Amino acid sequence: MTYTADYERLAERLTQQGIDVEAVKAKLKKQHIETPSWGYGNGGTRFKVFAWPGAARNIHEKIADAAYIHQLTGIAPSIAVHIPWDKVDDYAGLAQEAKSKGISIGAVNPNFFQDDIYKLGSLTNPSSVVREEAMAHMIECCEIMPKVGSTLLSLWFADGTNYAGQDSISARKRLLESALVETHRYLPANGRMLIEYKFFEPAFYHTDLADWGMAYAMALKCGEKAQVLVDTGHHAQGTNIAHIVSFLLDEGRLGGFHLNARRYADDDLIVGTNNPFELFEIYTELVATGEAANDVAYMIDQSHNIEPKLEAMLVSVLNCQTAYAKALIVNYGKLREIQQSGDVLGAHGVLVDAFQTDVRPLLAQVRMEMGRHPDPVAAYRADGYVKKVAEDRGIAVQAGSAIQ
Ligand code: PSV
Ligand code: MN
Repeated sequence: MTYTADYERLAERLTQQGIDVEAVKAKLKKQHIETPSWGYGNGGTRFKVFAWPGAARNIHEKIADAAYIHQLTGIAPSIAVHIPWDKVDDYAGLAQEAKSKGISIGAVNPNFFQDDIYKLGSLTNPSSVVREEAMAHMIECCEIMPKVGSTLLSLWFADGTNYAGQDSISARKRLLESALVETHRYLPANGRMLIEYKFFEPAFYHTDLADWGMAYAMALKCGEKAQVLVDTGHHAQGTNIAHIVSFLLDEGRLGGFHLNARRYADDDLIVGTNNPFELFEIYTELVATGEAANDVAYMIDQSHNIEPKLEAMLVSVLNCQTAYAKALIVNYGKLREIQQSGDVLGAHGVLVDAFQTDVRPLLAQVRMEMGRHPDPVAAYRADGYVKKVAEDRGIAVQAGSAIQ
């Protein structure tokens, strides 16, 4: 590919459309996509976990893999951890280890869904003994945050019921509310808690935090450091996620994303694969509503079943980069004028034109300016990292959640 000539042609066209190409490149260079530690180990569906040769077996190997993805892309400089899957004795040492490899530790995710005691829930369990245990785990994670240098506590609860009448929905709501308000008090001074919602699974009658409105209501009750986390796979068919994003951003309560793609349920496929226009819509709201005013955390949350782990993660990061680039080349001033003139399809056409623009030369240019290979997938396929980890690590059978 003749990257430079193609880039120059594209830059000229964009400039004619009133786009500041240098400003777009500067934003792309600052993009930050966090990858999840659990995406580097063996994971899959509830039916089968296919072992992948070279899959990371522990947090140290997960950090090495995340650092490799960052080395290829230049825009994935942090890794989210899940406790206790990534539990270690020396958290400061872990942060140091990540730093020595060029990345940092991002969101700390407590795990309230794997222990036997959580069968009927964690913070909303009918038993006060279980609730106290869950709260102790929450506090443990708040204490881990400053040790690993993290400012984010990322919360998701599997809590809910399977049958009408199983438990009191309103009693559970009040339990959750008081536990989250208490959590807020344990956050480090610079910390934030991100409240994730999901309308089903593993609970199938009701889930205690089923949608963004419930998460938002909880965040308001907790205080300034509580925000909502939007997992793109956690909505009913047809939900307009871009609308939710725009609303939360405008309220200053959009804390972050768990990015993935879905077709049917919480499919946890590679973000931007079967839903590229939806991902673009989300990014246009972020850019238009002023993501700069909000400290939004962009995190991948996927479960790769048949795909090679590292290539899947790499493609995920690159798909976010592509969607962001397309959203950045929209002339929002011009769009606003067309919107106000009432030209429905003219306004829509502005977005479609950006979406249909081939931004690959722009991204190749940005990568070269960042000292990266212009085609990270080609670089990945050509180098020996995957072969080496397969030889060094072998095929590991690893415990961990099949459902993400
Ligand atoms: C739940 O489906 C979820 O999306 C939550 O974010 C968890 O922390 C993650 O998956 C991993 O199980
Ligand atoms: Mn998630």
